[in-house]
Amino acid sequence: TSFFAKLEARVNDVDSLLCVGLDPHSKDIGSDDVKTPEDKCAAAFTFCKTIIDATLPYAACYKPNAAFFEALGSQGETTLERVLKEIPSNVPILLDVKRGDIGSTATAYAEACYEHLKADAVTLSPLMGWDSVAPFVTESYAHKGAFLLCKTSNPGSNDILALNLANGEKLYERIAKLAHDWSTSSGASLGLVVGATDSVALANARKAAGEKAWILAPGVGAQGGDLEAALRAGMNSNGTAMLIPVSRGISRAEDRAAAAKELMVKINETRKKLKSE
Ligand code: OMP
Repeated sequence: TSFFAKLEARVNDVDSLLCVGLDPHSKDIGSDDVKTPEDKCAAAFTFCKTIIDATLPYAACYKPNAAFFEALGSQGETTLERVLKEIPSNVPILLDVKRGDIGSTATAYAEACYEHLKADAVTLSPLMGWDSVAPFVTESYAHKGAFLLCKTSNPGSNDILALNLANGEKLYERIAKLAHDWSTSSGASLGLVVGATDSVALANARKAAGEKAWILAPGVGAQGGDLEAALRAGMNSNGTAMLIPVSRGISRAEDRAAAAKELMVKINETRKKLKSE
C-alpha cells in the first residue's frame, strides 16, 4: 500500500486529522538536572512513550522531529528507533527531517529514514528540485510519502517562499503546482507543508495543488495558528486532505489525552460545520 492509502485508512479508522508531534525539547526532558547522555535519552524515550500512550486513540499519525534526537548525541538515533517501535504498525510515522540535497546524497538520507528508522513518510525541502526529492518517493521507495515545504509556519517564510516570480505567481504556489505535476508524472505520494499561521497561503496552495493533495499544517498551539481559519482555507471540498500536527500544544498540556481529544473534536466539528454550510 502507498503512504496515502495507509494514512487515509488510519484517518478513517479513528476519524481524526490530528498528527501528534514527538519533539523532546531539552526543557521537556529536564536536561538541566539530568547529567549523562544515557539519562537524557532515557528521559526522551519516556517523554515520547507517555505521549504515544496518552494520544493513540486520537492520532491519525505521529511526527517525530529528528532534530531533538540528534541533539542527544550518538545514542539519540537509537532512542528514536526505540520510540518508533512503540507506534503500532497501522499508524503512519511521518519523520520530520526537512532534507534536501543532490540525488546521490538524498539516496543515503532516504536509506537512513526508511531502513533504520522505518518511517512511512518524511518532510523535505524541494528547493533543489525533483532529483533531490525523487530518491525518497520512487523506485524501491515508491510506497513511501513526502511532504514538501511549501509555505512554512515561521515568520521567515515570507523572506523567500512568498516571493513573487516573474509571471506573478508566488514561489510557494509554484511549489504547490510542482508537487501536483511531480505526483502525476511519477506516481509519487507527495503532500505539502503549509503553516496554519497563514490562511491566505493555505487557500492559495490548496488551489494550486488541487483537491487530492494532502497538506500538513503546523503552527496550531505554541505558534498561535488559528485552527478553524486554517481548516477552512486548507481542506479540500470533502472536508479532508489536511493534517494538523501539534507538538507542544499536547506535550506540555497538563492532561495530554484530554488536549489531543479536544483538538480532534474541534477539528471534526469544524469539518462538519463546513460541510453543512
Ligand atoms: P509545535 O509548535 O510545538 O506544535 O511544533 C511544531 C512542529 O512542526 C516542529 O517539529 C516543527 O519543526 C514543525 N514544523 C513547523 O513548526 N513549521 C513548519 O513550517 C514545518 C514544520 C514541519 O515540517 O513539521
